[in-house]
Amino acid sequence: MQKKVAAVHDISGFGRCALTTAIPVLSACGIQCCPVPSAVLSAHTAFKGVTFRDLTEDIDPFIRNWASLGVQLDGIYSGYLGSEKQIEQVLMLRELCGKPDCRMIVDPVMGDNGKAYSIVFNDGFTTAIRKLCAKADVITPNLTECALLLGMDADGYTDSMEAAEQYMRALADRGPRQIVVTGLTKDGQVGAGYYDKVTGELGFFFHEHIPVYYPGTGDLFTSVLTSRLFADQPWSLKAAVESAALFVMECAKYTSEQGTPPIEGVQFEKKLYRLMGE
Ligand code: PXL
Repeated sequence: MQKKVAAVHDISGFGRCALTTAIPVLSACGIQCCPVPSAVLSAHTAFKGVTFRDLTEDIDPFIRNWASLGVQLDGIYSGYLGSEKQIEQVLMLRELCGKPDCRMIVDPVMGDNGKAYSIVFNDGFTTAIRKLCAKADVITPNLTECALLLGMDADGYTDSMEAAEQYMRALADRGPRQIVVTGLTKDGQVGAGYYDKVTGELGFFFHEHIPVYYPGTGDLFTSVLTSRLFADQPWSLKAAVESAALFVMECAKYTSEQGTPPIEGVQFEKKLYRLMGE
């Protein structure tokens, strides 16, 4: 049976991220992506003067409708969430529409490069996202998000394999089975660490660094990872992480060769075929 995964993210009309990344990637990988839009923006927030319409009030009836239609989800993949209430709604979605073995992948979008996004300064947001992570099966924080989840300052992390191992073990102690930490660097390369607390598997994958900052690559990474973990023949955590990291790198390399403005994100569209049929 084809898998159904709900993707709870915003939709930003311009600049590739969130749903405009999750829908094509999951679809290319053969998964039925069922979007739950958390907000509508004209463009992602690195652009100036963007419009923002929060959809929190629509989400409860949206989920109740799915429940009455008998929607049964194999997975829930959440990303950028705008409020504590939306975090509760992700849990409600699992409660009302998740199959008994529904798995939840949470990308705790809270900050990057040592800086917290402004949402994190709202009362209760950090507590709520920690609770969501505790109930998740897989979480994919970057180093800044590891620091915030573990109660450190946003720039209080150490970028090393030893520190990443400690963060992954500490985060797994709080609930999720699998942790993937992104944004690590080593000897001029970039990469990710992964840990499965049930099997004890721990590893790192480093690859060539493309020296351009493209917004939305975290969403691209987690969308590929999610697709691999929900494939009809599910990939191992190691293989899923490597596939996601290499796909993001390939898209970043191609985009830097094309020379399009970095703020518009990576050109993944012409590379989607590379995800198919695997
Ligand atoms: O890529 C995460 C993300 C998602 N959604 C919106 C964003 C960002 C990052 O900046 O602005 C609206």
